[in-house]
Amino acid sequence: MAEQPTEPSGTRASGPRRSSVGVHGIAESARYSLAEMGPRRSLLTLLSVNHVDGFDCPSCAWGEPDPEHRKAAEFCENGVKAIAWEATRKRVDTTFFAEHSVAELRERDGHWLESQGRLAQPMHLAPGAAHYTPITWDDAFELTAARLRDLNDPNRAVFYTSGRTSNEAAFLYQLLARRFGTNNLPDCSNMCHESSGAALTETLGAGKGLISYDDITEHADLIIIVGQNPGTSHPRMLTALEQAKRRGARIIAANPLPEAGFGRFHNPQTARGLIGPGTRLADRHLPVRVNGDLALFAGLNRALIDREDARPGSVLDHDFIDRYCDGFEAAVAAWRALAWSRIETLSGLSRRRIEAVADEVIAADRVVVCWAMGLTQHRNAVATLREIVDFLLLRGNIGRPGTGPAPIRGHSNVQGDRTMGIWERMPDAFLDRLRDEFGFDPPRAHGLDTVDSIRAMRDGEVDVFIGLGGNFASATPDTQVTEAALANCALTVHIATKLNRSHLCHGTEALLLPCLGRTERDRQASGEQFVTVEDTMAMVHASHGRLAPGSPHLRSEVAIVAGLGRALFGDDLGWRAMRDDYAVIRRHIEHVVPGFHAFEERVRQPGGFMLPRAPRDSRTFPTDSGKAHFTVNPPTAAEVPEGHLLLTTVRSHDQFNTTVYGFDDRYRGISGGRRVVFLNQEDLRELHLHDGDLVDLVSVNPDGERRAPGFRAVRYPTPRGCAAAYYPEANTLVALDATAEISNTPATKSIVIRVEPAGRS
Ligand SMILES: Nc1nc2c(c(=O)[nH]1)N[C@H]1C(S)=C(S)[C@@H](COP(=O)(O)OP(=O)(O)OC[C@H]3O[C@@H](n4cnc5c(=O)[nH]c(N)nc54)[C@H](O)[C@@H]3O)O[C@H]1N2
Ligand SMILES: Nc1nc2c(c(=O)[nH]1)N[C@H]1C(S)=C(S)[C@@H](COP(=O)(O)OP(=O)(O)OC[C@H]3O[C@@H](n4cnc5c(=O)[nH]c(N)nc54)[C@H](O)[C@@H]3O)O[C@H]1N2
Ligand SMILES: [Mo]
Repeated sequence: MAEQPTEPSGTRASGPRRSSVGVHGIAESARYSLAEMGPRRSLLTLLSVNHVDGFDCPSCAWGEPDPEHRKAAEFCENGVKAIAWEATRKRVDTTFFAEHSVAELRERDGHWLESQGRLAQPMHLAPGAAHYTPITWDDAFELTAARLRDLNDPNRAVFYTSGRTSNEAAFLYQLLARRFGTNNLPDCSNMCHESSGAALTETLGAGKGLISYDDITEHADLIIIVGQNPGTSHPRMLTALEQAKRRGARIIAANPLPEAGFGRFHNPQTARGLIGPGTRLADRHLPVRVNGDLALFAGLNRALIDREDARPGSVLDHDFIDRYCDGFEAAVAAWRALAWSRIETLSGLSRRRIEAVADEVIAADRVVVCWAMGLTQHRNAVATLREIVDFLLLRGNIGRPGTGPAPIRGHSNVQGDRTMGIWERMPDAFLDRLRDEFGFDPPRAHGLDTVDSIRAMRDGEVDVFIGLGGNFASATPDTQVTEAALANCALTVHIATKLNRSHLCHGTEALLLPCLGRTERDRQASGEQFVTVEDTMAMVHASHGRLAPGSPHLRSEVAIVAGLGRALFGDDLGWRAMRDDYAVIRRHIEHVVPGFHAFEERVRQPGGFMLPRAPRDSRTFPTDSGKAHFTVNPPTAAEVPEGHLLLTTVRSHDQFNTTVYGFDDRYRGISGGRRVVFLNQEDLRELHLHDGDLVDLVSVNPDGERRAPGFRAVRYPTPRGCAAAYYPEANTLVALDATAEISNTPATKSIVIRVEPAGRS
């Protein structure tokens, strides 16, 4: 059932770039936009991205400057790709499905599938049928409701969410699942910033990042960026970093790869950026080993303590520690006992180098630490993030302007979806308010997260899988196991904009329900609607679609979820009123979700409003003791046996998660293919391999080996013993049981592999 590998034979590699964006970025944006949307549609669409009366860019979750400081073009190359991909003029209609059987489509790669255009009509795959065929919306709702009603236990259904879903649709969806009687609400966040949420909630009492836009642009003296590739993943962040640099802030990047986004930035919004030498963003690059970050931060903390011991009172913020924190003594004792040799081995960085960073930290009054997937997708991810909290607490770098932990979120509304209750373990206080608002008793037992959902489907414990967006089959680990798990369901239902692999790894019966995207107008009985989203800085704002819907059959996500609700329960909770007027949903949100008072009024203000975050706003820490906790996190790293390498997985510049726009990764010098593995020159030599050789990757797991065949070896400046390949191609190597402690996030960035010449097995 495995997806056909793309041939790596035409792939070329020319080494990492040292600068980003500039005219090249503009040319790329224009090329995508014109190819998918044509000139008129391009102009109309792009001028309304991220404007107060336009739509929120459906790409990443980076925030916007305040309304007065927005430019005419408030988007980036990758935002343009995401928008053009959604606003394409191509359609996947009933003729398409009549021409292509599911079996035939399963042989195609993910890029081809999404390239066919927007899903245009609800489709049904009957048991045993070879083709999807059209179905009416009412029949689709009835069919789903009938299958759900047939279940003898509501926990035999799973409701997955991807992070593009609006607040309104997310709120309605969790209401649907809980009204049905289950907390089985896995989401992409389980694979994304779950580790961040777990570490921040435990230590600070609030699971979100604590910075705002101007903490970066106006206040921070030092910005440390760890395990994040802003040049590709959050390109608009480069503009904010450039502003920080121009007022004298310093930037340190810790990353096994020398990413181009840390080099010279040619801001496409300014003439200076386009024709001048650009701004060098990172002052220092630390080529940390894959999974060496816990050791790195333990080393930094150790160095801070050493310097404090040498000159008491010169380094630590004792007032802050005494007043707001507990656990300090135990943490200090653990750091004093740490051996530098261990820190150096695990991090791959010398003591001298780590101490030099500690000196920069001491010289900076205000420090922000930004991170993303490079830290969250490891076995010890939560410990690493707790250690970063320690690092910030030591110098009082929390709850002051220009300071704080900054997990940079991925999907444009992944943070909002969590706020709305998309979580398999929402606290009782939330469930109580939901009960009081709607008059039913939501289930209290925790539900299944993503990995546990796969296990349950595999083991025959789940019959119905519903996906609100996303690409469950390709985004998750252990591809073969996951695909078989989906196929084990009686019914799979996908609410989606574009065809993807998950739609072809169907249950006995399947439904494809096509929805409106962010860019499109959403008209309901009460008139034109807008939706709301929350960015990574906890700003909630409105998003208004501008384009005509891609097909007259499309429905909004809200209308689809409300339709399912009505088919299941009649109009008990007012599903119809919520569908007809999203302000009704917002009124419910106001009553159920903290921080949303006067929601409707405040979200109509230009730029929206910021949600409260107690540690940031008032140095209040809603933990069990009411204090911020120092924690002891003994440095560890993935164990790599002799002759093996540690593989991390990364995104190329030409993809958004499992959506592959094309086969180039400009900043890393790759063109024409994605089945590549980046290897250190010395490792290549030791393996008797050469740049350009065809190899197989074999992961080594307690439950057996997994093989991903046919990758082109690319010589690259990775640290010794560390390799990188693209996600999702490498997901087949990740064992389902390889997850982070506490957060259960797949450890997709610490895969122990062997590299073999291709075709040996
Ligand atoms: N264009 C584009 N934008 C996106 C996305 C996309 O796919 N494409 N996806 C969105 C989503 S959902 C998310 S979550 C974010 C993801 O944003 P990122 O986390 O920036 O994305 P990744 O490519 O996973 O990159 C991880 C970075 O961490 C580094 N890294 C890998 N392993 C380690 C490690 O062990 N330690 C350290 N210190 N660094 C490591 C990699 O070299 C890479 O630079 O981006 C969002 N924005
Ligand atoms: N190895 C490895 N695996 C990873 C990661 C990694 O770094 N390495 N990253 C993980 C992370 S951070 C994440 S967030 C997950 C991503 O997991 P998902 O969120 O499940 O995957 P996406 O690829 O973002 O989903 C793409 C699909 O979403 C649908 N879609 C697009 N826009 C809309 C919309 O507006 N509405 C609806 N209903 N559907 C829409 C389209 O059909 C498209 O095919 O992957 C995870 N998997
Ligand atoms: Mo993500």
